[in-house]
Amino acid sequence: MPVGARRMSSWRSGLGVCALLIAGAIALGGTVDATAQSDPPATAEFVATPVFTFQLIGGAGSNASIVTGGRVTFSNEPGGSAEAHDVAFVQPGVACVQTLGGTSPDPWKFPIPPSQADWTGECTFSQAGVYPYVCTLHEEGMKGNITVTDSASTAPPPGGTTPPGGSSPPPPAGAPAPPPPPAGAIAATPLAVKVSAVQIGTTVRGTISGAKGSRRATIKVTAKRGAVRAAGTRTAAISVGRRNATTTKSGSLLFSVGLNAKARAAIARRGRLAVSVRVAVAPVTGATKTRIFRVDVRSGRAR
Ligand SMILES: [Cu+2]
Repeated sequence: MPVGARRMSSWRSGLGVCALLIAGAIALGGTVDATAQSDPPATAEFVATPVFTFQLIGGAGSNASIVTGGRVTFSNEPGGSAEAHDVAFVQPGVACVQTLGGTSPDPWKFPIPPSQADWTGECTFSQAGVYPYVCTLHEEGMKGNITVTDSASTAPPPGGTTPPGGSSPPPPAGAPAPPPPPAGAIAATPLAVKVSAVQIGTTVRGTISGAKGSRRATIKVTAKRGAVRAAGTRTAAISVGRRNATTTKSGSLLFSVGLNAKARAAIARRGRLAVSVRVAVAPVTGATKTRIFRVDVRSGRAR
């Protein structure tokens, strides 16, 4: 490699690292000053799930903390849901705009009426406080709190109106427990397969743990034919990725399945793709254990 090219390539990689650091700092608090107190993020995003919850993307559970003036996005299941859903806030101070699937006349509720179609809305919060939200049809499980906290780097908030700290409040009574982190408790009970419901990029990842002794695992990823524009097939679901792997002696496996070109194109086109992930683990003796997960694969574009 000529000297000039080498110099250019090292300069370029240095620039890339720098851009990454700045992007990370902006995502975390909107400041590159490492000594500043950390604020909650300016944005959060939720997606409705087939198990009647709202899932925080890139986090756990149905609660989020954001900085005052921040924005929270809510979306229905990509491709639509089996039952209709909506999002409604129960107190003032929220300004929501439905951005997909119609428009809502209310600044605190969308869509009207609740809908099974693809829908999205964005809500901004101009005052600190705790803002509960629900799906009006599934209040038992589809609910959470948005905790809005003034930025530490701006003027101190007026006394008494700011909730303590920047952490999420505990889920309301009766709310389902937040899903476990993707890579957690290894060697817990018999066989555990974990696949996050929302994943960013063009691969689907997950973990298998607790399967004593090395075992063969097969991971198959499928999508609805229409979602990936696959012509010439009569089956409703078509394969978009597949992997065979073997768990380690301790029984764990961190797997990653790259999606095929059709699936990647669909993600690039629509920003997301709903897939089904079937994980089969063949035991030493006895029947193969199979788990099926629905995953919303999203492009990293908006993040
Ligand atoms: Cu609902």
